[in-house]
Amino acid sequence: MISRIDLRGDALPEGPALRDLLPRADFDVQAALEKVRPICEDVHHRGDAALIEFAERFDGVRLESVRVPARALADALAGLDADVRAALEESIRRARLVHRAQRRTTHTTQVVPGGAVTEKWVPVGRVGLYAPGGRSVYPSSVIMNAVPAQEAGVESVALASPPQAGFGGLPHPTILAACALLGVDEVYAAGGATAVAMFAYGTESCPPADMVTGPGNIWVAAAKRYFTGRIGIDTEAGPTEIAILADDTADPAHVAADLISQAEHDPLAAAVLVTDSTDLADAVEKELEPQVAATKHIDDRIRPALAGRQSAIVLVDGVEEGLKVVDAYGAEHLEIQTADAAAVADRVRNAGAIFIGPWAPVSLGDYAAGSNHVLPTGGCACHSSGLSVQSFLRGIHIVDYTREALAEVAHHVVTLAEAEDLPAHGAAVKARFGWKVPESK
Ligand code: HSO
Ligand code: ZN
Repeated sequence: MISRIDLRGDALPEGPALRDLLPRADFDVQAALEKVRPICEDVHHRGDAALIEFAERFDGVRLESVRVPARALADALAGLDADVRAALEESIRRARLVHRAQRRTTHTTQVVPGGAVTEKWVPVGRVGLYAPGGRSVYPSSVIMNAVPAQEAGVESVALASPPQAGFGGLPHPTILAACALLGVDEVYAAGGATAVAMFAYGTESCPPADMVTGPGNIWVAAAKRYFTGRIGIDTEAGPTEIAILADDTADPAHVAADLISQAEHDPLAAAVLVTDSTDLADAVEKELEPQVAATKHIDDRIRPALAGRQSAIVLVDGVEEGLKVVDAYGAEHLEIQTADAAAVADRVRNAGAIFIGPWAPVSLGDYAAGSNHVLPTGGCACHSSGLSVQSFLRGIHIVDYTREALAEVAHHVVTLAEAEDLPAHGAAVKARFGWKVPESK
């Protein structure tokens, strides 16, 4: 059900050469870009009318309005199962704890007497969150997007999710209920690229947003790429990935369960086990069969995900080599199930989130650890972080210098301006001192 890649024996190659040996799905956002362009431009030119037409074409619903009425949010919350409500509330509470601690404070550096630079953190003004509604209806992702935006102090938080034919053309009721619990009351029935375009350009019913975040399929990723530069985006979330670095101390039943847990998301989801123990590899493989057979989304998602070229058991000579492999891979989620797991985890450089030891499965992080589950995929963990309060803040430098402090450094500014053949830059300083460079002290 899952292939093996044997990297034992020879020394491991470095950098990209090692990454090329590791499994990964094809997720060609660039190819999808051409297809979403006309859709986005149609929303640009025809606004709500285009959104209504696309909802009919893609979602099979005739919308009366794109904006979801407040009543629908209240009804969804009233109809929410009590246990689901309690779980969502606990998830929100924990996420708020963690994200509140990420708030930044304004900091002033006194560079010289009379010369100070302050870094002020200002939230983005308006954010559009996207919650998918097809194969994946994840109220947990509404939490993971809304909480950091709210804790960052974003004043205007709106959400879009595809209209559902089965629910009278409204987004899925658990999505609406999650919005109500979070206090997000501006919600739109719009899906995929059309939702991203609605936020990027604005329409009659939806004011434009400065930033769009949230998971989605390849069309959402392509639309985010289309608007990069015009609006802020989080990351282009690709299919979910789990990598597990494990040795013979790991419990094969847990390892198999965790691999399956993320394979459950998507036929393109990646499940990668990196181990130095052939006994563990054999035992995990043995565990996979009955565990897969006993679960739900077997043939449409889990089997193709585990059998796909993006998943594998990678055999290495030791935990040391395993660390090199997981760093080269840069997983969205990385579990460390080895002896001394915390010490091993401490040495990992590239991962979206790390889960230490036997009691921290990825599903805990998906729902209720307090950590964020919107994380970089496709190796982007090598340069990007998951969603956080920081994602919704801008650090603005405020420069405050006195005459004396400027005079003290003026000659350096003029020298560098001349070195860069930009004499007008130097002149802007000289003009303040009777067109002369002040004497340096
Ligand atoms: N594992 C997914 C998030 C998720 N899991 C939502 C369950 N619901 C990507 O981090
Ligand atoms: Zn998940």
